[in-house]
Amino acid sequence: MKTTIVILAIYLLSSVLQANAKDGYDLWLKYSPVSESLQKQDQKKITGFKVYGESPTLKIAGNELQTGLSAMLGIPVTGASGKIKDNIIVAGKLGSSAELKSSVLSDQLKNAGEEGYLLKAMKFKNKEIIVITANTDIGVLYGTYQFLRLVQTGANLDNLSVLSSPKIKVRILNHWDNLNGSIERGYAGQSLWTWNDLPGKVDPRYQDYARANASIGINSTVLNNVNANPQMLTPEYLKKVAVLAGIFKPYGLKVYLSVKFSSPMNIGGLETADPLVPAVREWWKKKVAEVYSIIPEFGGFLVKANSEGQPGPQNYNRTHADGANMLAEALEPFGGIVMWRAFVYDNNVPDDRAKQALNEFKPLDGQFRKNVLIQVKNGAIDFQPREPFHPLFGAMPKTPLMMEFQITQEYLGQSTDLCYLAPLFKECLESDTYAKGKGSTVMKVIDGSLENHPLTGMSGVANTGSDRNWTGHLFGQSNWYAFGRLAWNPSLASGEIAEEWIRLTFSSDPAVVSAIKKIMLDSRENSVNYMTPLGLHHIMGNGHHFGPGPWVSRGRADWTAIYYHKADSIGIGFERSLAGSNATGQYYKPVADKFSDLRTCPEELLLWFHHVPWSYKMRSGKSLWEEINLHYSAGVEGVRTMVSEWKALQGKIDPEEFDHVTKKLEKQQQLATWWRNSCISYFQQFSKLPVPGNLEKPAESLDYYMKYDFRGLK
Ligand code: GCV
Repeated sequence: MKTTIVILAIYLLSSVLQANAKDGYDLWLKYSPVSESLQKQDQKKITGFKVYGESPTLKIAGNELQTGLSAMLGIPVTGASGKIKDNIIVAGKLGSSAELKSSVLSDQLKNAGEEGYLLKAMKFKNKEIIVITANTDIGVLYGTYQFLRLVQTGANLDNLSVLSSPKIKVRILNHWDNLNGSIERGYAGQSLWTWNDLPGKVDPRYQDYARANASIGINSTVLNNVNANPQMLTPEYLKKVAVLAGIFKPYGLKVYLSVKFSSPMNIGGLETADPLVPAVREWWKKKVAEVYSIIPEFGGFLVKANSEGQPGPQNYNRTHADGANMLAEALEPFGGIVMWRAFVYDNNVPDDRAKQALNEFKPLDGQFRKNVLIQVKNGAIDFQPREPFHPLFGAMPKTPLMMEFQITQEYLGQSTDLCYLAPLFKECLESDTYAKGKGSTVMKVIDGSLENHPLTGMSGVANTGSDRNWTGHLFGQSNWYAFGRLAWNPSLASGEIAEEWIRLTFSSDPAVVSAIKKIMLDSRENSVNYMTPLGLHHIMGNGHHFGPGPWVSRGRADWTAIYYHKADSIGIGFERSLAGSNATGQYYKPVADKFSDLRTCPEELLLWFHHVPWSYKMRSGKSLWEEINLHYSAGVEGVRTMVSEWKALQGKIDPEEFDHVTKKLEKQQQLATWWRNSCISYFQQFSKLPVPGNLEKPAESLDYYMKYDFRGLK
């Protein structure tokens, strides 16, 4: 009796807390009560649960089932004991109890690997049960989160049968967090890692972070910036890292570190970091052994070398392969891996920055050790609102390439703008490289299926920080969520993920779901339109990359805007066909031909690949100048529509969340208008043409926009 009262009290208290917690902290794990009719239906299907096994991971699964189901179904759902009853959830590793032993289950799980799971409604001793089972404990936890997601999104649990396993092995966040607590390109406060407090004082948020990642299948995290501080590898910091790794472990989240290539000199007292010098190789071997002695569950290294001033093997006339292999050799005995980035910058300004990665890496295909992944950004420049897929995908068949997406919106309005990134991620994943003929998509390159690579990875530059809602903008959470879901299964559709996230975050009211889904699905194209339509790129504010900056002309040439848009009296755009830099030649045929011919080049990438006259007749029959204007205006209009669609939701969603997003959207509308006005005024100096028809004219002079500090809008 007493126990029941205590459970009820805990349940009621947690429901009250949950109902009040609308500050975004709970992410997509709110476990809000489902509708009354669903509650009635599900209460019959779920009367309790049994978790077989005692590991910390399975304990988490049990806790999630208890809190999640109780909160969503509005009744206490507790662990059942004794004989099996009807309508019980049974969770545990395959074979760990009589219910989990059948050949039906083992047959289905045969190919589910170490992280896959099976959810199945079945009969056991004439009782209706639902099993959550897997080959490992972490598989059971992933299955538990999926099951709770299904309950929250109102799935029918009759005849439930879901078998799922990840398509990508290393699903990893990259934190660009510095040891002083700042975050490079971070827009949600300070770093989550309070290095000064560690290892003694532990922030409870570390566990919530791991839980959030596990709930969407993210299994790895790089804690520190790729512009790495060598101190990270000192025993002092490794002990701090070990504490985090220990907290993350039951959630299946492995810790990795970014390392500075010159560490043997910086913290090892050596005179060189040359990867072919035996003392350097020995230093890394000892360092890696030390890392594993302190952090047994360590995953490996991420390296930015010979890029933007970072040291690397080329400082010693060695190749990327020499550098990566030295580290890989040291990590190999411990099962660790190297993620070596292909985002490289020459010290000299090249004729075309877009070509450099392929020029440097393709000749090295086949020279990397087995535990090296080459980490390639989705496009060849730098996380622009729209880029063609990186030509390296498909170009190194003997080497596993992993994807690097950016979740933090460095070039996409940071934490001011609502920009749902799944369509951007999908656009790249679905691009056809034609490396082995039609159907050789980027997705098949990175999931290893095109060339049978067992080691695969997808990374996302994190958008998390110390802000209470984790990501600054509430909708930033959808991008973290979408990244995790796509890393697990790159075939999921953007709309499907958006809908799931909305139901978990806001509500399952069909009117709310469809309105927010539309806003999300429109948002990325709106951003492209008011920032960089028709293939324009890298015309953002200087250095901080916030707001328009088509006039940026000072500093290193390939960091300016004029290097990229090349606007002049004739036209605008970067000629990358044979008549220009021939970057199109880096793609396989027929992609190369399609991009290089003005008549077949997709218009959304036109100015990426071609310098086009202002009067050029577009497919619509209008001139390029008219189309540029129309796109900028459509972007602004699109944001206005997003604002009004959002405002129509007042009263249908939580007021705190509503206000937060409304304020952000109003700023975004202003920012979009400034983007259009700035870019149109600036390009008009060259086109010398009027703003067509009834389109809104820039309200101020170009001089005004050039002097304006748009960062005030953040
Ligand atoms: C971590 C861009 C960003 C840099 C970032 C770099 C990279 O240049 O602006 O902040 O540095 O990419 O990916 O290494």
